[in-house]
Amino acid sequence: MTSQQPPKPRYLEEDVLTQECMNLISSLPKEKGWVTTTLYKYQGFWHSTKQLEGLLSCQKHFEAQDTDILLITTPKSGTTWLKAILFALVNRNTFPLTQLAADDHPLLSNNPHTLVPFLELELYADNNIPDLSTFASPRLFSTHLPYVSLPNSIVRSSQGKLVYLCRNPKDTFISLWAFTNKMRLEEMGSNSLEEVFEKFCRGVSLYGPFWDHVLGYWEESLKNPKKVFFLKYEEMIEQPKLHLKKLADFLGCSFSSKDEKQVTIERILEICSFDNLSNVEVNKEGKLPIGVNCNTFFRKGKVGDWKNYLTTEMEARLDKICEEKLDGSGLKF
Ligand code: PAP
Repeated sequence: MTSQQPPKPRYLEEDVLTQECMNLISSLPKEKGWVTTTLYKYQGFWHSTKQLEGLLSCQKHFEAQDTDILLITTPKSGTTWLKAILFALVNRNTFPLTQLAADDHPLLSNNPHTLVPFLELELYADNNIPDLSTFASPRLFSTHLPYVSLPNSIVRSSQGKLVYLCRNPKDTFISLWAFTNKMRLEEMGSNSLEEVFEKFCRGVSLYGPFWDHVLGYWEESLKNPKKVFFLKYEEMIEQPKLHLKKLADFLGCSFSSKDEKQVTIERILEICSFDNLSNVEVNKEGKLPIGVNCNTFFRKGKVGDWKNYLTTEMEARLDKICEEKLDGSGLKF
């Protein structure tokens, strides 16, 4: 009897690469990865080879439209949540959220990552050049790319809007540690907390250094607040209505008195809540095309979970790095 191995998830196919990407990585600094064997430093940030291939392709081929909305996040800062919120918000007239109509809302049959796809990890992955003409306007895309690596087209040649989300580094780190352990194949074993903590502190994490990522967008949001909206996970948890209203204003789709009457804000927050989304069938049982189980995007959804994992020394070390890196920027976690 022959036992068939399940196919490797796409993100682990590190050797299937374009010649361009192979040439590039041969000259880049490298480190051992959290999930893949190697991370490479490109334009100041750490990437797996698959990420890098997608990055190069979307930098070259993505053509932004003035109505585009690009959600950018540091990994594990609430990407799935904000994807759902953005989708429900900008499509609230097409997919109304009144009690009855909400029953067949796309968020109840699709994972948010399907509705708001990643540029470098999905659309432009595997050297693909996607046909984006079928996307309804405003087109919603997402990325984890740092500001310096964004496609020129969205930054300079279009009026497209950038929505940035980040999260306090301690919860980001714990969420990333838990997530990457689930992305590893069983035979690879788990990464110890201590090992990856060292890496995170040195800036060696997916799309890290964390601080450079947040600072890049923080500074741009100060320079150009009409272009870049800067939001923290904790702010959204604490005052969801306030920040959802601000987001709608920023995107030029402010809530109307009809929305008020129909309690649209409350409905958006309700359908996108952790409890609701994590119990939707596709999010419990589904798998994304890149090979990740949808349920790995729903763990606890709490602020301060790091307290259950980090020692006092680790906490002090991360706080100190954060203070030093963000010093003078006006940004605090
Ligand atoms: P990604 O960057 O890889 O796409 P992302 O969605 O940012 O992942 O990470 C998931 C985190 O958001 C998880 O945090 P945790 O590990 O600390 O629990 C997940 O639980 C949380 N999350 C997912 N959906 C929601 C939601 N609807 N509301 C609040 N938090 C959520």
